[in-house]
Amino acid sequence: MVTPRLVLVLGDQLSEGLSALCAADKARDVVVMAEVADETGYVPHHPKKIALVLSAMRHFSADLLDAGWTVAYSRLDDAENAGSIAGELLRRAEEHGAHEVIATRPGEWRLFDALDTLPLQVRVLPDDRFIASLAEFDDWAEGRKELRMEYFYRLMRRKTGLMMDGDDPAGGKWNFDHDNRKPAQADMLRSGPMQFTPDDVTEEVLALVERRFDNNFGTLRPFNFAVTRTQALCALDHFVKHLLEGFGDYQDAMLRDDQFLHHSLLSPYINVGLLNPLEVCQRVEQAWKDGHVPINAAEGFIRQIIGWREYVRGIYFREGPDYTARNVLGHGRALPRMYWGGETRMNCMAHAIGQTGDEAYAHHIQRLMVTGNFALLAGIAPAEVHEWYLAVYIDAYEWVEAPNVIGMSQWADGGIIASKPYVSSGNYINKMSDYCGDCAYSVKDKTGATSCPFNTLYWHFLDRHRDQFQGNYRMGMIYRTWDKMDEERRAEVLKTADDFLHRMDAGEVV
Ligand code: FAD
Ligand code: DLZ
Ligand code: SF4
Repeated sequence: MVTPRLVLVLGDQLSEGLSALCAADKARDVVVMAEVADETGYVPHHPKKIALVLSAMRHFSADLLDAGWTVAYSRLDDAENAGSIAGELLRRAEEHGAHEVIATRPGEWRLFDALDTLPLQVRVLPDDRFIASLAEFDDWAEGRKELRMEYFYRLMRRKTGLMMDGDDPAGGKWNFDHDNRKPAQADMLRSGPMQFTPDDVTEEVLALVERRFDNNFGTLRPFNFAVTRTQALCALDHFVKHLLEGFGDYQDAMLRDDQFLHHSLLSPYINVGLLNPLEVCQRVEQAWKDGHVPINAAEGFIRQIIGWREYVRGIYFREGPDYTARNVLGHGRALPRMYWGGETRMNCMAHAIGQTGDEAYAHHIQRLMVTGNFALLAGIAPAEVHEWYLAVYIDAYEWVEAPNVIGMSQWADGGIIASKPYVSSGNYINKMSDYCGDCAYSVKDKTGATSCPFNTLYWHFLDRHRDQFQGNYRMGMIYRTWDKMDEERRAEVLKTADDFLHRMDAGEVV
């Protein structure tokens, strides 16, 4: 008999066409899938995230068995479980007399290194579920002074042919973002993302998660995520039919009573492998071609996936394993308790964090312009911010989370991703949301104990990082506005911000 090889399938590699599966031989090889303590515990993941990954893994392993694969599946509670991916591969190698592992490149340096040091022969194949290979991204990036997403996106449009009119972009423009800045009305009727009733497999996982991860931040039930490819395809269909039309227009809007608005909630499914990013974009393109959705909705959505999603992955692997430790602005404040569900008087933060606890989800602008904006203005250590985002969001895997947090949101990489920091006063939040109306702070007030903290922290941030940003061509105007204020007023603004930070550091509810 030929010696079997082990085929590793990780919890975010649940795709039938995974390169490791394609390179393996059903009749000879053993698929290894393992629920392990190291993966469920490297950050205190939201219980819904653990449940989604474990339930989707169990369903996927059943599909592999049905398709004729031999699967060695380890459950978290198995007595002999070695507790890590490397440990489980070694255990299975001994069990099956295997010496070779076929793997698809993991989405994190940590696991890539673990495979690299295994005392087995490991073949790591590219993850071709992405549109751009890592080499293609590096070729594009090489020698460029600035790595702007917009130019990479155009390359991906040409490569995929999505929304192209020959060599030109459909509609005559590459980017319709200009049309995508509308605040939403509270009385707009939206169906929200599709919900699924847990089956027996999921119920068993929910009970396990309840037993083992009860102390993690976030509520487990109700759990209504898709856990199979068939369900994920229904979620895609639902989004395209009912929500895509308004995606562009209201992409940046935030409402107290509608956590999802026109967002797709597809990232959890794309990121674990239940949906392929290209098939999602083709479905959206078709809806536009059929005249069901406007061009700004389709282009805006496709840009997020073949543009931003591909671009951040390229940056993560290009920048190397130390990327998550970057801290160009030298921020060192501890993450306040409000991020883990502690009280806050800031209505926008209470809503964004509260819904994160309930749903393991917040949309892009909540992540960037509320919780991320606050962390950056307040000078919180980027490593702590990174760990929080990696833990609390259902779609968080380091390759996508870290560039969004360390780079886009916290400017801790010194501007590789964002040409200027994403900071704003309360004015932006007030324009794009209905949060400010019943907040304990006043968004109109610029100084004093009841003034919106975003208003004073905004100037505090710019003032303390003047050396870094004054010369930035996109920020000169802002510094001129600050310099035109009279000195007394500026001192008052900075004092209000200092007092606020002091109270927050002392553990007061702010
Ligand atoms: P939609 O608004 O419906 O967007 C459609 C799709 O576009 C998403 O499903 C996603 O696949 C893709 N997309 C949109 N923006 C981005 C982006 N900036 N980077 C990568 N893909 C994008 N996304 C993650 O998948 N995982 C994360 O851990 C993550 N962390 C983030 C942290 C911060 C601070 C910020 C600012 C953004 C983060 N994002 C992350 C990007 C974005 O917020 C989420 O992809 C999006 O909110 C997912 O919800 P959705 O599926 O409803 O997205
Ligand atoms: C996120 C996650 C969790 C919670 N649990 C597991 C697990 O038990 N087994 C597994 O193979 N994968 C899990 N994952 C996904 C991995 O953490 C993910 O593959 C790496 O972070 C690389 O992206
Ligand atoms: Fe947030 Fe300020 Fe508005 Fe309150 S007033 S909700 S703190 S932006």
